[in-house]
Amino acid sequence: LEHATLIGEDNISAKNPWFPRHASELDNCNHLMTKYEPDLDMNHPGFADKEYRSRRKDIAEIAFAYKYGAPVPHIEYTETENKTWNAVFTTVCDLMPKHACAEYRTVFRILQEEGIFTPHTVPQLEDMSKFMQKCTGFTLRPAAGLLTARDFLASLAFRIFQSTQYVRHTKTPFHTPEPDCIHEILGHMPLLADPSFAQFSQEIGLASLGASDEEIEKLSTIYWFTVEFGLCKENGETKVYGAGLLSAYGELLHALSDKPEHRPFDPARTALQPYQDQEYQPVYYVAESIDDMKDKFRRWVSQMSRPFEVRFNPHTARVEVLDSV
Ligand code: NLE
Ligand code: FE2
Repeated sequence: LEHATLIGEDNISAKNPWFPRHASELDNCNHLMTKYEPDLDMNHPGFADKEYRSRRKDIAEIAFAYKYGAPVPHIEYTETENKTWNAVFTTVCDLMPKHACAEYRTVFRILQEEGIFTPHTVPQLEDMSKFMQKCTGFTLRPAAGLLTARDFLASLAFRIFQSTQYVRHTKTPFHTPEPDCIHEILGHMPLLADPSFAQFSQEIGLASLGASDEEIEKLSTIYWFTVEFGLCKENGETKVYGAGLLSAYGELLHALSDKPEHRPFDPARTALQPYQDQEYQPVYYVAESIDDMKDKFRRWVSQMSRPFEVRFNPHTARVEVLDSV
């Protein structure tokens, strides 16, 4: 790498897809997946609820209008939304001491002490963003819904997490297949404020820049079985660090029961594991620890085929591309 030269936009092979070079270019990375949505899916609890659908639309508009560098707009959450938050928050408070990994428990306590995590109101994304920035440099930008894996992963390279801002339907507080801000805030954000986990998240993001579709699929599968649904060992016990489990207590208990299969985390195998995102998972991957998972991931990802290297320059919020040949 010492003799590597910085290469410009034009010199990357046409085979490698475009990717953002500066955090401001994430304004172009908000392509949505149209999947499980209240407007489109009859099984969505919001399908027959006009009020919910119009609320979702209003909140989506904020994300579409958002530009890099602006604060995340404040949302006045309704009484119903705050009640949904309260129901989920209370169960997480009950289960977390016994089942969540140490890294999560530590940050959770700080968020409570700082008055950001309280039982009665949905925290504001802007407050979460400022908190995370202080801890690890991660910040938030609002997203209108589930993004394509390529766009979502690209933002992590810049230590930016694209977060939804709407609240799940009040009928389904304890499990929803689509992300909502309760999932992002309770599931993802505490760990994004942990230095080691933040580093891992950024490394997945950096690995995704300019990667082939096939590699993006592998990286997002690894993301799924670690960041979303990961388990890890801690003093001989199995704990949860996956955000999709920390924000959905039904699945958390399922994951730790003897119903699903537990397999040791091994990136080469995990990357090929098919998964679905509508029901509880039948298989979970257990890491020795978050640090061990990160080391294994690093070793695996270094074999990727990209003909260039990337590194993030935090002073300029720019990704530098280096010729590796
Ligand atoms: N099932 C999770 C929850 O209900 O909070 C959301 C998962 C998003 C991938
Ligand atoms: Fe998530």
